[in-house]
Parts: sequence; C-alpha cells; structure tokens
Amino acid sequence: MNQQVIPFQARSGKAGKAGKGCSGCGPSEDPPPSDMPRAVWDKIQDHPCYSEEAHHYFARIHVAVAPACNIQCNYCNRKYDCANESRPGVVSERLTPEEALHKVIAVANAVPQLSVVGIAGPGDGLYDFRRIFATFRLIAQALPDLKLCLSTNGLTVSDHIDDILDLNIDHVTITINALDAEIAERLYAWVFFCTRRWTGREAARILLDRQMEGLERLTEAGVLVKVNSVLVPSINDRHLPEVNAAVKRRGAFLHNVMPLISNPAHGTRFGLTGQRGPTPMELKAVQDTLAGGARLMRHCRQCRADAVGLLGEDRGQEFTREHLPSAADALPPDPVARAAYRVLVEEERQIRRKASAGADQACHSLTAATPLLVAVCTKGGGRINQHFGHAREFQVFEADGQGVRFIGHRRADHYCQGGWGKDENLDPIITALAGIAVVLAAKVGEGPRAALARAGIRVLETHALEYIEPSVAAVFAAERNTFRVSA
Ligand code: CLF
Ligand code: SF4
Repeated sequence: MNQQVIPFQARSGKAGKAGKGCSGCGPSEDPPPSDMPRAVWDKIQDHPCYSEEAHHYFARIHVAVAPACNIQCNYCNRKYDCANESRPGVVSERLTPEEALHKVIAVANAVPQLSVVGIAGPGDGLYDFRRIFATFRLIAQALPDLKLCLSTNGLTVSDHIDDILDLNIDHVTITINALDAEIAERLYAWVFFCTRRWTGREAARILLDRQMEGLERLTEAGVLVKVNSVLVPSINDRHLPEVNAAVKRRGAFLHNVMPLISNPAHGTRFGLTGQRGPTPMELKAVQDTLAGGARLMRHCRQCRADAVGLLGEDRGQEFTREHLPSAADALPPDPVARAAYRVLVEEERQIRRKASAGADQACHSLTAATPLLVAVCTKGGGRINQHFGHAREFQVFEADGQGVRFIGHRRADHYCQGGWGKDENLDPIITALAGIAVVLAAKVGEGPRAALARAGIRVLETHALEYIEPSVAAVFAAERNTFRVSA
C-alpha cells in the first residue's frame, strides 16, 4: 500500500486536527452536494478529474493507443519519445490494445489508487475508433472496477454514442474552444471530414456544429461530459463565458479552462508564431468570470497522453515496455488491494470532513476581509505533507469570507536536488508563486524561507501533516485578524 497518499501513520499525531485560530473552512457537508443526484455522485467520487476531492486520493492511467487525429489545432504537435515533457499529445511509446491491457493490469496491481483508465491521445480518442473501443473492451472485461474515460475533439463523437453506451464509458471529455467560427478559425489549421480536408471558416463551422451535436447527444444519454477549453489570450479569452454558458445549457457536467502551453521548441503553430499562453493570474481571472456558470474544474494538470499516477505526479516512466513483466511472467488482475484502498479512503474522507466541520462559520465572520491566496506542498491525501524543496508543484487555495476553495496549481522545478538546494531554481519558483501570500509546507530550509520572505511570501511549517482546508482557513483568519503566525 502506498503510504504517501494517505499517511495513516500520522493520524495519531496532529494530522487530524483542524487549524489553529479558526475552526477551519472546508468540506463540512457529507456528499453528495444538494444539487447533485446520488447516481452522479457515485460516478464521480473516485474519479480524480471529475471530483476535486477525489484527486487527492485516486490515480488515472492513460493508454496511448490513439496516434492519429482528424483535425489540426494550432497548439498541438503530437510527439513520441519525449519523457521530459508533461503536456497533452506527448508520449514515450504508443500501444496496441493488447499491450494497453498488459500495461493497465501491471499498473493496477502496483498502484492501488488506480480508479480510471483514460484514452487521451496522443491523437484524437475517436479517430481510430475500432482500436479505441477494442482497448476499452479488453480492459472492461479484465478489470471491471476501473472506470473508462475518453477524451476527444468531438468531431465524430455523435457517430459513436451507441458504442460509448455499450461499453459503459460514463465519462467523456470534448475540447470546445469556441462557439464562433470567426474565433475558431484562428485556433484550427484544418479539419478532415467526409473524405476531404477543410480549412478556414468552413472547417471551423463543421467542427463546432459536430461538437455541439455530440455534447447534446451524450448528455441526453446520461454520459457525464466534461468540456475542456484551451485559453488562448487575445483569441478566445473574452469568448469563454459564452462557451461556458452554452455547454451548461447543453448539460455539460464540468468545464475545464486550461492555459495554452506555447513554446517554440514544441514546434506548434502557436509556438512558432509567438502566441503566448496566459499567466496563472490571467487564467484565474478568466475562471473567476465563469463563477455561477457550468461547474468549473480547476485541478487539471494537462497530462501527457501516457500519464500514470495521481494528477500532478507522473509515474509513466516506471511502466514503459522495458519495465513491464513479460507476458509469461505477468500476474493476473488482482482487485483486492484496490478494494482495500477504497475502504481506507472512505474512512479518511469521513475523518477529514469531521476535522473541517464548522469551518465555514469561522470564515463567514470575516466576510469583509480581502481574499488570501495560499500555496500548499502536498503529496496527496488532502494534507500538507511535502517538504518545500521537494515540491514540483504547489496547490493553490483561495480563502475568503465564503470559505476555502482549491483554485489551481503552479508548477516549478523543485529546489532540493538530493541533499542540496539549487539556488537557481528559487527565482522561477518565486515567479511561479506570483500573487501568493503564504506557502504551507511540511518543512522548509532557512535559505528558501529567507529568499521567499524577501519576495513577500511567507513559508510556514506550523500546519505540517494537517488537513489543507482547515489549515488554510486558520492562516486566513490569523492574517486577516492581523494575528502573526510564526513559523
Ligand atoms: Fe484522463 Fe481526461 Fe479522463 Fe482525466 S485527464 S481522459 S478526464 S482520466 Fe484530467 Fe489530465 Fe486534465 Fe485531462 S488532469 S488533462 S482533465
Ligand atoms: Fe492535437 Fe487533440 Fe487537437 Fe488533434 S484534437 S490536433 S490530438 S490537440
């Protein structure tokens, strides 16, 4: 059992306590939330992308069985053999359906957190649909407790509704970046449809119409659809509220606005033409304008198409072909550890909810207070359980008079390089933490603490191993009551 996700050994210590100075904000209500049917909650509660809470506990595997695509987005370049890049469209190796099954069994037996198998590229999840459905069929037969999850550009999704339902694919993502063809034609180079390649506004219209039709047909059939939108500054940033409203009307379960990743080295059209991605604060500003519309996903990590593990960690390189057992040595699927892990997670969730009970009340007493952004170093389990120097990403929470909310993450190279600190990494870390007032870590060295203090960011160890939301609430209350929290 992987102890780092749920550190049960910590329970008898301070791990279960709510924060100090405030009873803490956080999940105080037993799910499902009042606006969610029980059947829907049952589908999402262990899906790390569809439930923010679940992403602290559960892992996904992407099997890279979909190499080709029927459209060309200006932000995409499908690459192989790039182990160091973490972004969609990049894989180290592509798989046949049988190889995918072999890999999923090996990962499932080694990673009890695994709850979802996704197909998310490196091309389109439905272009080579026979291969995709063959893969899902093999996996569903061998590991029926794993959820199946499909990601597509939506061009052909309405042609495959019956297969999606037959295979119990309950979760489908469609990437919809625009409703307006004038905007969309700046995002796509071409669309291959009905045996020919379309470009310009005609291509955009075909794609947008097909996406909307697919979304409607899926939601009518009861499939939970997440809509991804890539935020491209000066192209669709001001248009995304319309997209959000339109997909909400058509029954989308979640809307995930992701920042454009753009770099000339990636060889994409946007990378080569200098189109920049949004800053973290620009992304947050757009997401904030969508509040009250379709439910927002803010914990996306823009995974590789062969990602393995919790969101934010990628264990894909542990499970490449050369690391998998040969077919002769492979163990059969064993669901026991996964079942045991789910029982422990349920128990842990109950404890966490109790620790957070009454938290919102404390935040409500500070309704006039300015919101506070707090970054957290965590390895999962919903706790502050990672050293500052080991963090490759920081989870960002916003506290205000309404409570504490997860609002995103910031990536940076980690400071600690096996026993010594890499000072060159501190500036990029400080840049990545723009707008953050406080960092909560399990531990931090004096060097980085002082450097961050010079940049106006305080790093606190006072909530080590505690639950995140109550700790953030405690810091919020202390800061806004001008009570100093000393490290
Ligand atoms: Fe994979 Fe996508 Fe399914 Fe999740 S990812 S196919 S819904 S199992 Fe998740 Fe990764 Fe973001 Fe995708 S963090 S890129 S939203
Ligand atoms: Fe790349 Fe996906 Fe766009 Fe196809 S749909 S070009 S795989 S991002």
